[in-house]
Amino acid sequence: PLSRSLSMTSLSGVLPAWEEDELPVEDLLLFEVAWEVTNKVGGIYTVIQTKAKITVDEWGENYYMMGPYFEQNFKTQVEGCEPPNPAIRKAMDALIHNGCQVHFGRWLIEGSPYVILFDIGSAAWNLDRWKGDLWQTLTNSAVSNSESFVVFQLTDNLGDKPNVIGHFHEWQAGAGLILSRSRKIPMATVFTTHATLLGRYLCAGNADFYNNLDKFNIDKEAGERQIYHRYCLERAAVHCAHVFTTVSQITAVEANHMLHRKPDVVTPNGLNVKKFSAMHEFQNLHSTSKIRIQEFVRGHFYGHLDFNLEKTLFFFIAGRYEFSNKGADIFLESLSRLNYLLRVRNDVTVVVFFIMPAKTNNFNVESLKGQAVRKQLWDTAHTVKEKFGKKLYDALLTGTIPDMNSILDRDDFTIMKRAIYATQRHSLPPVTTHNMLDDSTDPILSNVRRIGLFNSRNDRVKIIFHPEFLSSTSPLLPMDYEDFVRGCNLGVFPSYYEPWGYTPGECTVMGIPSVTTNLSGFGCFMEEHVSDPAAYGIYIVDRRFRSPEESCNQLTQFMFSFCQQSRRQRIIQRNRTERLSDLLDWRYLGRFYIHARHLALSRAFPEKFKMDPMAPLKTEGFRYPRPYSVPPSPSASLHSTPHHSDVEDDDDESYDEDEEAERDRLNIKAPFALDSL
Ligand code: G6P
Ligand code: 1S3
Repeated sequence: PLSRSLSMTSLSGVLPAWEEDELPVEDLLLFEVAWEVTNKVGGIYTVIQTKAKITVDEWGENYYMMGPYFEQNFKTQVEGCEPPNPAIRKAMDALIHNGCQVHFGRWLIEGSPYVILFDIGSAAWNLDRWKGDLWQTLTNSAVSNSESFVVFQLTDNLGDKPNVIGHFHEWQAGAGLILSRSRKIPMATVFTTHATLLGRYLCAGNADFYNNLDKFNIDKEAGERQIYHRYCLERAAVHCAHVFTTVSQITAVEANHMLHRKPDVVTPNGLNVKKFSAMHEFQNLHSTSKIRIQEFVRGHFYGHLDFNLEKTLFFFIAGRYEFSNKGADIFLESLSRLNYLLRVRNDVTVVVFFIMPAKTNNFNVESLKGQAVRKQLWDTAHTVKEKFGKKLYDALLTGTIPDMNSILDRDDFTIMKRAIYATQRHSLPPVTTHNMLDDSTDPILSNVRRIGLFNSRNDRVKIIFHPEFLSSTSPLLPMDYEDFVRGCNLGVFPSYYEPWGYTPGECTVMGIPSVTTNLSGFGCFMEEHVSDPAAYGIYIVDRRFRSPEESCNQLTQFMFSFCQQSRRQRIIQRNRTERLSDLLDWRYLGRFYIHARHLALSRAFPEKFKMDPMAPLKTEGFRYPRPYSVPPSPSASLHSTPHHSDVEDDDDESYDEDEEAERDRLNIKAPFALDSL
C-alpha cells in the first residue's frame, strides 16, 4: 500500500507530521454508530458532530453515520435524500419490509455526512427476538436505546460488499457490535467509550476513586448501583471489539480496572478550529462579546453597580450538572477564599457564571426586571441625548454656543430622575436567574448559602447561577454559548471525573485561558504535550496527588494571580492560549481515529490488511515548546504570567505578539528579552 504523510503545513508547523499506510477507502465502507448522531445529549454529540468534516474528507461517499430517528431532529437538522449506494438502499428496504422505519439523509453540519436514522419505536415489536439473541438479562431501556441492533441487517444486505468497518460509541450502541460479532458478520469493529458507566457512578457517589481503582469489586458495585445490565453490555462490547479505544490516558487506566481491557488506542477529542485571516480577530471578538456580558451585568446588578466594570473580570463554569464530578464544589469553596483575598488586597471584582442546567420554572421576576430597568435607563439616556444634540446643533447653526445650564429643561430632568428612582431596590441582586424547583436542596445554592456569597456590596466575588444552557433567543442573556465564552476572561473547570472535558478545549481554541485538572483527560493531555501549560493560559489544578484542601488553595491561588494581571498581560496570554489551538484541531488529532480503524482492519482481515500492531504513533514524546518570552526560571518571574514592565499599563498596543508567535512557530530564540519591553 501507498504511504502518505499527513501534512501539517496548514497548521502551526511545530506539530509533528505522521505517516500511516493509506487505506484504500474506495473499497471500504465505514459506519459510525452513536446515540448522539443528530441527537444532542452531551459531550459525545460534540465529538461526533465536529469530527464529521475530517472523516468525510477522507471517506467521501463511503462514510455513513447511524443513530436514532427523532422527528424533530430530522426536520431541523437533516436534508432527506436517496442513498447513493444501491446496497444501502437494498438493506434499508429489507429493514422497512421487516417493519423497522429507516430514514436517510445528509446531516446539515460541516462535511454534510450521510446519516441513517432508525425509528426505534417502529421496531419495538422486534425487541423480544433481538433480546433473545443477546442475553436474557437485557432490559427494554437498554435495547430501545440500541439503534445499532439493526446494523447487522444492513451489512447482511450489502450483497457483493466491500470490507466494512463498524465504529460504535458507548454502551448504547454496544449491542449492535455484540450481535454482529456473535453472528460472525465480516466487519472490523471499533468500540469507543467516552467514560465508564461504573466510574461515573462511583465518582458521583463520592468514592475515593483514583486511590482505590484496583480495589473495587466491580460486579458488586454495579449490582448495588442497579446498573448491572448496562455494565454487562458495556463490558461485552469492549471485549467483543477488534479495537477498543477511549478518549484519554486517565480513562484508559480507569477502563482497564472497570472493564478489564486496556484500550488499544487513545483517541483524544478534537475540535474544528476556525482560523481568522487577521491574527487578532479573536481579540476583537472577545471585546465585542464582553461588552454584551457587561450590558447584562449592568441590568442584573442595577442599584448595586458600585464596582468598576473596567476592572471586572468574568469567570465561568459550564457543563452537565454533576456537582462534585465537575468540581463545582471546590470551585465555590475557592471563590469564597478568593473573595476574602480580593477584599483585602485588590480592587478587582469577579463576576462568576455557573451555566449548568437544573430543573426550573422559568426566569425569575427580579432578573427580568433588572434587564427592563437597564433598558429603560438606556432609552432615557438616548432620548435626552437626542434632544440635547438637536438643541446644540440648532444653536451652532446660528453661530452661538448654547448655555449648557439651560439646554436641558425641567421635563428632561424629570424623566432622568424617574429613571434613577426605578433603579432603587431593597433586595440584593439575585444569585440565580431562574425560579429553581429544588431551591432548598440544590447543591450550588446550598453551598452559596453556606459560604455566604450573596452578591452583597462588599463582596468582590459575585455569583450568577444560570441553570439553563445559553441561547441567543433568551430574553435575559441573549447570547449563544460560543459568544459567551469569547466574552469571558477565564473558564474554570476543576473536575474530579472528566474523561476528556471539552469545555477547556473550547476556551483554548477561542483564545480564552482556563483552569482544568490532572484528573481530566484534557488536563493530562496538555500536561503531556505542552511545556509550561500555565504560560499558555492552561492552569492545571492537582486533584490527583493533593488533598481537597490543598487543591482548593491551589485553585484560589491560580484565580488570585489571574486577577493580578494587567489588561495587557491578559491580552498577551490570550494570544498564547489561542496558539495552542492547532494541537486540538481534528486535522491533527484525527490521526488517532485513522490509526484505530487501520488496526481494526488488520485484526479482522489479517490476510488483506497488514500493519505492525506495535507501531507507535509518531506523535509520542512530542511537546509544544514554552513561549520564548517566558523567563526560563521561576525565580526570574512568576512564569505562568506574561510579564512586561513593572508599570501597570492598560495600553493594548505596542507589544508585537505576532513577532513572538512567529518566533515560537519557527522555534527561534528571541534576540532580546520580550519581558523587558
Ligand atoms: C481585546 C481587545 C482590546 C480590549 C481587550 C479587553 O484584546 O482587542 O481592545 O481592551 O480585549 O481585555 P480584557 O482582558 O480586559 O477583557
Ligand atoms: C463524556 O461526556 P460527559 O461530560 O458526561 O464524553 C465527552 C466526549 O468524549 C467527554 O469530553 C467528557 O469528559 C465525558 O463526560
